[in-house]
Amino acid sequence: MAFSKQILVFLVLVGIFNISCNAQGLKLGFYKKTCPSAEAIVKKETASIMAVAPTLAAPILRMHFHDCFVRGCDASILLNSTTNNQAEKDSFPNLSLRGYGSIDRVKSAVEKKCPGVVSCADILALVARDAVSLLNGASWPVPLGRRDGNVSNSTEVLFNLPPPFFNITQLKANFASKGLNAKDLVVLSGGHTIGTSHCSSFTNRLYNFTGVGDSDPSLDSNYVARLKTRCSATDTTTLVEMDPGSFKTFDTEYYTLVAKRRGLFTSDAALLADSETRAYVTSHATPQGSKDFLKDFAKSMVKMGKIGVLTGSQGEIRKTCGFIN
Ligand code: HEM
Ligand SMILES: *[C@@H]1O[C@H](CO)[C@@H](O)[C@H](O)[C@H]1NC(C)=O
Ligand SMILES: *[C@@H]1O[C@H](CO)[C@@H](O)[C@H](O)[C@H]1NC(C)=O
Ligand SMILES: *[C@@H]1O[C@H](CO)[C@@H](O)[C@H](O)[C@H]1NC(C)=O
Ligand SMILES: *[C@@H]1O[C@H](CO)[C@@H](O)[C@H](O)[C@H]1NC(C)=O
Ligand SMILES: *[C@@H]1O[C@H](CO)[C@@H](O)[C@H](O)[C@H]1NC(C)=O
Ligand SMILES: CC(=O)N[C@H]1CO[C@H](CO)[C@@H](O)[C@@H]1O
Repeated sequence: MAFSKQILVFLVLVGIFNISCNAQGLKLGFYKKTCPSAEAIVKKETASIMAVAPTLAAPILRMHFHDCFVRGCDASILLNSTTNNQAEKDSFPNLSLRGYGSIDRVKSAVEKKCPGVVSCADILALVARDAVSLLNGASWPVPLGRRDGNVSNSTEVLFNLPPPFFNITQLKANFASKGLNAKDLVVLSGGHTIGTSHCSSFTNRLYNFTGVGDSDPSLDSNYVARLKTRCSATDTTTLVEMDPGSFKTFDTEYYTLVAKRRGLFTSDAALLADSETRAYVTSHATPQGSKDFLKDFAKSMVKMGKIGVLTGSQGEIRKTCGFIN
């Protein structure tokens, strides 16, 4: 028993060492010599996309999260399925991911200037940052040098992405397996301050929660009534604002809602079930907490952006984000 525990500790340390080792391969200004205008091109293209479609910021931020949690931030989420491979894109939790065309558009603008130099994984990380910052949200430096993976497996999504019905124990374990702690969990969940959700991601909380026609007691009952007017029990298409009235602004309204037991998912409500995450929610549930939250969000995004990256001669620089070379 003691022996296998030691092995476990050893393996965990090796894992952490590997993550930090790889991440050291990323650096600010990675393309300074090889494609000096890369970041400016991404910013300009993102701005023109956001000017006509500001709601794309949310799905693109979510896309970066989904990329990083499955096989690391290696643009595996962008690969298309082939005749003998079902890609991550085509797994169930991808439901509602959109914005692939925008990433392709930015990539081709960069390719035009510097062919074969800038990875799709870096482009996704940069577009996510620029899109969020254009909402007057957080901004953060993006260390670069990620390489693109050539494997995308839809089954792996289910084992790596946390579903909306996870409780706090499961969420913490999932984040820990990616090198992220409880603070990162509560801070990054703040990403739910923008965007929309399909009814089907939370109707289990409204109808028949425990099989007796009940709703989730951890969800404010007035809010349950309101959500029921939007979502029937079988609705799979209607979109609901996750942070109603403020779903296009990157602010601390999310924490205000969660504190009022109006977080949309079980995973949002779960943040009240742990002393550390609850303390963060309650202390940031005001507009005054915003500056602090944006700083924390920036820090956790940099951390998330380093998960399992390929660097150096690993992987490749894809020519087109949907396909391996
Ligand atoms: C903590 C675990 C998380 C869970 C269980 C979770 C779950 C979900 C679910 C179920 C949706 C709605 C999908 C739909 O039905 O359309 C969603 C949307 C979203 N999530 Fe998360 N999420 C988590 C963490 C994150 C993180 C870390 C980020 C980014 C930092 C993020 C950003 C978003 C955004 C921006 C949307 C809105 C997307 C849109 O408008 O299309 N989420 N999330
Ligand atoms: C690749 O996948 C995207 C998104 O699923 C789709 O819009 C696009 O048409 C696909 N491209 C090809 C060439 O199949
Ligand atoms: C995809 O991942 C699953 C789960 O890890 C694994 O069982 C399966 O063999 C993988 N498929 C391919 C084609 O590699
Ligand atoms: C979370 O869910 C797991 C798996 O269903 C369960 O074993 C655990 O007791 C739950 N933890 C909490 C705090 O509800
Ligand atoms: C609620 O769940 C129970 C147990 O799964 C099931 O027997 C019942 O038919 C469900 N009721 C409705 C209205 O779906
Ligand atoms: C994927 O990339 C690895 C390492 O870069 C390479 O050895 C392997 O042959 C590639 N596989 C495919 C299917 O291209
Ligand atoms: C946008 C996208 O690729 N959606 C796919 C998500 O996965 C389902 C299968 O579960 C596909 O039908 C969608 O096309």
